[in-house]
Amino acid sequence: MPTSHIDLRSDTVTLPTPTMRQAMATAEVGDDVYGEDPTINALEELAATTAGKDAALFVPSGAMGNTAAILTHCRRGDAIVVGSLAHIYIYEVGGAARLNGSPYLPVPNLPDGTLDPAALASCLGMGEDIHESHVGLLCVEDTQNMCGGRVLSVAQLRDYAALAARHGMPMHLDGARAFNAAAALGISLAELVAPATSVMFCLSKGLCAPVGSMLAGSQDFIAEARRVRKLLGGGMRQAGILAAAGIVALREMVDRLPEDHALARRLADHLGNIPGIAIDPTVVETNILFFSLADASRDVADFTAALAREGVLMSGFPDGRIRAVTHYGITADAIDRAAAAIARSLVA
Ligand code: TLP
Repeated sequence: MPTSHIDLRSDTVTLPTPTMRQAMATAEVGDDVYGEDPTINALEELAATTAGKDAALFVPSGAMGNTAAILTHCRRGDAIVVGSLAHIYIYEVGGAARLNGSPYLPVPNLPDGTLDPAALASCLGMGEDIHESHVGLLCVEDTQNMCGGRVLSVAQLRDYAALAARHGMPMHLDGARAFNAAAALGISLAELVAPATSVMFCLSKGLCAPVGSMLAGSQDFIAEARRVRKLLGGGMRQAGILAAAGIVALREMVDRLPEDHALARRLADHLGNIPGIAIDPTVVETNILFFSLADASRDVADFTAALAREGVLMSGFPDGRIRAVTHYGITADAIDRAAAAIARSLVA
């Protein structure tokens, strides 16, 4: 994509910062499969401390982190309980089913990102009857991407973890954007993820690292997840070059996330004033916003193509919604120009 575009398709499009490039160029490295990459070891220690867990594992992607968690927590064939709009359920190529024979028990996500309580109770209670799979894991997502970056509170996560524990299972948190949730709540990552047995969080989204996510949990859990990462082809060698950027991400890029949230609200406020756009600006809590076209007969792909011709990139979804994600490198001026381009694209 030309760099002149205002790219709001995702916060995954962020580029490594100059400090990251510098850290990558000078990183001390070794063979991580032997446990001998000092920079990866340092990142894993920093990530464990940041998340308030005993240990952490560097993985190439969020999807691999979630999949490794599922394969580590569950026996083969155990079902997993997951939100109907969860990334694990919709966007991870059916990894739990394909790689672990795990059926999904989807629980409807409510508009605020939480899980329908009655359906959740019923799914967690399955597994007694011989017709049913054992249920091995509850997966929750915070922020909830497809609900619009909605934030689940610590109290909510604590309730889910307690419910899962009552049914004898752990809770995994897909915290791809957990730092955004923590920032919105004004708390630390460790406070947010304390209720989760394991958590995956990404370095490669709003935090700008080119590659990588962290999986964190107990020592035993991470030791086994390390074996599963090898199984999945994620045993990397001198990947300290990548971990160096991850260390910068954790040290320097977390505190600025509220800037992204303010820009998403700015865009939402603009869109609220554009006739022809359907949006509830009050539900924008972090760096993700969704809107739709009041004219439901207008093809979304046609609209996003018109918008791209105006120099603004956003993601259209089959349900008619359009997603914009703010991130490092996007300015208030770019948001104002994006809003003006949206108004023009409505009539293009
Ligand atoms: N999300 C990407 C796309 O895959 C949709 C995006 O642009 O939002 N959990 C959540 C909640 C995510 O949003 C994502 C990525 C992942 C996991 C997977 O991370 P990666 O892309 O590193 O495998």
